[in-house]
Amino acid sequence: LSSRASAILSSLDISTTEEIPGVYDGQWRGSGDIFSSVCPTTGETLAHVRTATPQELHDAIGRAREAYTVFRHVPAPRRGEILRQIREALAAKRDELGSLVSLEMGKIKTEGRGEVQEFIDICDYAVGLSRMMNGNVVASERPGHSILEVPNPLGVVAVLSAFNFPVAVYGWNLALSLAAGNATIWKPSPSTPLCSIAVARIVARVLESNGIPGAVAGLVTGGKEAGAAIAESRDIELVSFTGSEHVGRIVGKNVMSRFGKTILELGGNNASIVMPDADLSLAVPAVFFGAVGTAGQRCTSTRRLYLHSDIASEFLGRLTKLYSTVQPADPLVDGTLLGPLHSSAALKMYSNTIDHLRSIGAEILTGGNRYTDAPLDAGNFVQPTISIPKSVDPKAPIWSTETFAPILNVATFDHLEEAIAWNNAVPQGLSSSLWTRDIRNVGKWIGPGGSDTGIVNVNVGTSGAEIGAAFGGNKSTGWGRESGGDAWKQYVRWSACTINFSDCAPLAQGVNFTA
Ligand code: UN1
Repeated sequence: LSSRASAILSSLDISTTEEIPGVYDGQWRGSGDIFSSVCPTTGETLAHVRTATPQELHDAIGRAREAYTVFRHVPAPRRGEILRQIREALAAKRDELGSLVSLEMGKIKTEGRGEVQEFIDICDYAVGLSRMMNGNVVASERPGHSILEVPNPLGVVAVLSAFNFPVAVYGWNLALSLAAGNATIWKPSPSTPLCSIAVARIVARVLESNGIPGAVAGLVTGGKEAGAAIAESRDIELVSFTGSEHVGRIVGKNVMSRFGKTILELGGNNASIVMPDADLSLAVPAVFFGAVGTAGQRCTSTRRLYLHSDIASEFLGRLTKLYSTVQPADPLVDGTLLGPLHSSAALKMYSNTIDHLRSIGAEILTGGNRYTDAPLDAGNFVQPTISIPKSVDPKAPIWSTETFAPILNVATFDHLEEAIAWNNAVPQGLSSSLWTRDIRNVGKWIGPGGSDTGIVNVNVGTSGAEIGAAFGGNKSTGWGRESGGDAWKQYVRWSACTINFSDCAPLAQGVNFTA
């Protein structure tokens, strides 16, 4: 094992020689299949994890239910205090965890650390929330009656998370779920088990030291079958799933068929639109970050670029110049902007899309190949690509499907309305961004006839949302909302309580039913 890898793993007490138990439900266990964690930069195997057997998964869900019956009685501000301690424990390991994200997922160090910061931020948010998850008092039409809307803890929340944000997306869910008084069970991506084990250990220590059952924040590593079993389990009230539209459709149907609740965060196919009056010195670097950052592997990555014809050639000149400065390298080395794709499956998707672009006669302005020279050939490194497809038909597969890689497709337009129509014509609806200094364009963009995505930015790129607003997308992105805003309201069960304080028992709507 490389010294860079062993230093990071040992800083988080992750054994490189023994199989690591990948299940936590108050105790660490795991006697199922062995998964290996592979470094996307070097191809080296980092560690082996013992995943959950079906029985262990079943037991872990049972322990989560038991934990919920205890935890729901802990007052919300006290739950907030536990979150505050989790926040402190994460902050103490911010660099180590950030580096582990970088090592195991492949994103650059500043982004790995940023992900841990995002978890810390949402903990802060949830600490506040723990004193503000207020219900309502509703005016009753009947004399001497009051109606209360009471948020009660929901039950067991399962989080099925993706490889691209192996820490932050769990954080969004755990923080709200814990504040709301639920037990949470986490099934992370099979290819980032070490990030999840490191995080779960930190959280577990805080719970245990507060005398809270560890199964309040359980962990179950495993593959597809574990995910399917969770979707089908009637002991899980809410399944929060992040991943592809394809898998999301299956999870959504399965959870719905037992009338469970879901939060789905699926594909993004995000566009940036640049108007002629935009400040290009801001827009060009923002599109560069949106399309190349995280090697194009954020749900919010910029995949489509619509340029007004007045500035198209200048914009592309400046953008390709920035692309030409990109040096792929080890994401753990300071200053690297481009790390590898996460997996060999991602490599394949990248090259399939490039082949398709070539077959439809798209112009490849830059990129289009894998890096095959040593040492990059050991990892999944690809060239960030800008292409100009011949067709601007938004229904064509190149425009309407998400490729989880740094490929940016460009088209030019003459009227904002046309660009908004293209923005909205795809199945997905996660994020979008307009670059303009004209307030009238802003009004069109954020209003009823504007962008139909969940995240609608102005002079800000498509990716890199803060935790304060609800995060999520519309249409085939799944309509889910996580993190800030009103997202917490999904993690509780609402009780509408009509209370009669009077000596009469009148019926609503003036209905008369006297015998
Ligand atoms: C994701 O890609 O699944 O807005 C989440 C962003 C990040 C989260 C992305 N804060 O890009």
